[in-house]
Amino acid sequence: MNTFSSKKAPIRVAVTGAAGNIGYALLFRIASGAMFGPNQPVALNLIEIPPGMKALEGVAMELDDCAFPLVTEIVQTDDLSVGFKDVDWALLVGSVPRRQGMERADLLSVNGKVFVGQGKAINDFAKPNVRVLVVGNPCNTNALIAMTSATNIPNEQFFAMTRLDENRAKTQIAQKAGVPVREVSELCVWGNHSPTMYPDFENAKIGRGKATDVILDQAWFRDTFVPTVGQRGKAVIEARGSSSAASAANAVVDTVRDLSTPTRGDIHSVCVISRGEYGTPAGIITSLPIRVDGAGKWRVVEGVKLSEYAKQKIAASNAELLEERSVAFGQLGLSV
Ligand code: NAX
Repeated sequence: MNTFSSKKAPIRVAVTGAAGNIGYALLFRIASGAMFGPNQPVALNLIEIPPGMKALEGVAMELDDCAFPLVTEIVQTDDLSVGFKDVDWALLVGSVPRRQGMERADLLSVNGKVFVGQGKAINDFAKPNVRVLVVGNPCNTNALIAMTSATNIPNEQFFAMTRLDENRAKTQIAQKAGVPVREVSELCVWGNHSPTMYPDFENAKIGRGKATDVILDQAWFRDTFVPTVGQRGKAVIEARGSSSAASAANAVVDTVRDLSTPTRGDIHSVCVISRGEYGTPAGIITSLPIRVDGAGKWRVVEGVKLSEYAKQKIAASNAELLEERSVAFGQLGLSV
């Protein structure tokens, strides 16, 4: 355990699946200050399942060996009542991967049970203002299950991650236009974190203008860009031999940082509880464009103009989420 004397109370962050690939890329960024800033101490609650505890010990040893000045405490546990105790943020990264022969319904069921347990434990042990970001797939439905199981915690405190998809989409557009990626903004990914997601190129900007006024090849957007973003995770697996880890961890850092600070300028893609905005079905956790106000509250950005094409793509992705909810909630005996 490291000690750091500071007047600022540490932010306590739980990470499940802490010994996994994303965990390994994520913890060192949190510990270095990338998530909450260079003056904010952090306490890390690292959560694994029993078979992962030995590897977790090694990860914690490496964290110790970095002597990060911001880290006040490292907890290693497979007990959710310890892992979620008094946490400010719960980053739910660990989940059971789809194995050969497993149907999608099996995956929803196996993970559903895990997220019921985690939601209940967060409800019982975390701080009442805890914020929960689900990364483990299927992340939108897992987040919905955790939210439904954490009956005392406001729904607005649950999120799932589409920032990796947004970042991937921005880079595709920047490379096509031949501009630095920082020039691309206002690019919201809508819907489910799955190949059905819709990266809204029609409202994206390059500099101050519309991306579609810079990249005039309209067919490229629909026929190349949208499927490339949707299939990017698969392409990384094919090239690297394992799934996106550092880029996923980076997107976790981006998401938490941007949910923790008032938004200046750009919008962010985050899966949040829908209240029916833009015709999305109320009550699902779906990706929407959001901004955070000065009081730290997120709001869905109003007034985004969606074409018929965009509306159809978003509706198809949200239909998939309704289907996932129906299968998972049916199996788990949860009601909407
Ligand atoms: P790994 O298989 O490398 O690591 C997962 C870790 O979670 C393992 O150490 C395992 O022991 C642990 N674990 C499993 N069940 C657990 C439980 N109930 N409680 C605590 N720990 C548990 O996977 P990794 O590459 O780290 O990916 C983790 C998850 O992120 C996967 O579900 C993956 O599909 C998902 N992803 C989500 C992304 C997103 O944008 N939302 C992108 C990247 C990634 O595909």
